[in-house]
Amino acid sequence: MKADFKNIRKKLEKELDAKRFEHTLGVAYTAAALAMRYQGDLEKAQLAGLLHDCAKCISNEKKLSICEKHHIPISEIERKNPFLLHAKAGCYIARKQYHIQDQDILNAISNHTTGRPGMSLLEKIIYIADYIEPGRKQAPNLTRIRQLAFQNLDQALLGILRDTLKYLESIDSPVDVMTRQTYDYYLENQKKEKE
Ligand code: DGI
Ligand code: FE
Ligand code: FE
Repeated sequence: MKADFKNIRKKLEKELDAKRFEHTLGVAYTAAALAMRYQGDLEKAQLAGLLHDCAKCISNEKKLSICEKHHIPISEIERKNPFLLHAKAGCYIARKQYHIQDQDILNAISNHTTGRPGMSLLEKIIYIADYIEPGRKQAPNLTRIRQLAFQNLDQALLGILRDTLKYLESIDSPVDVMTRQTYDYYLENQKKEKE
């Protein structure tokens, strides 16, 4: 595989607004750095990072219609909060418009917002890179989580999930089953490791 990064970047720059495009580059570089640290595939990390938000600037109506048309299951919470669907719709667009066939990259795009129990190294890298890329400013504990990401991937993952759940609770936003299940799974994992 020799990805055509230049063309993908060019196309994404047209599809995304300026802020989202900057974020996208930040995630791609951060994912590559994490892949270096954890012996992941650099090319896949960059591809998944570049494409993870490729559906972010599509309207909610369009995201819903893409999912419905292509029989992508929509949870009750996704129907009420269609922004969540940019991950699943993005997976579809990455496959159809960016010709991505690698299942690990497609899963990393599809699961980057909620996570999922039993994520692959690449999925964890994208989930974490999305949260810690240099352009992110708002999340609490960012300094600590950025440091943790290069020390212990699963602890960083758990920290992000914990802070995300806290944040969602604070703004009274409904939690997707997958976000909750992912947190419970990695919390249980950590307990088992400590035993
Ligand atoms: O697309 P990005 O902004 O780069 O990042 P993202 O795809 O991780 O989306 C981040 C937002 O998603 C953040 O505000 C928290 C929110 N989120 C994550 N899990 C859930 C959720 N929102 C709701 N309502 N329910 C969830 O389970
Ligand atoms: Fe996203
Ligand atoms: Fe993102």
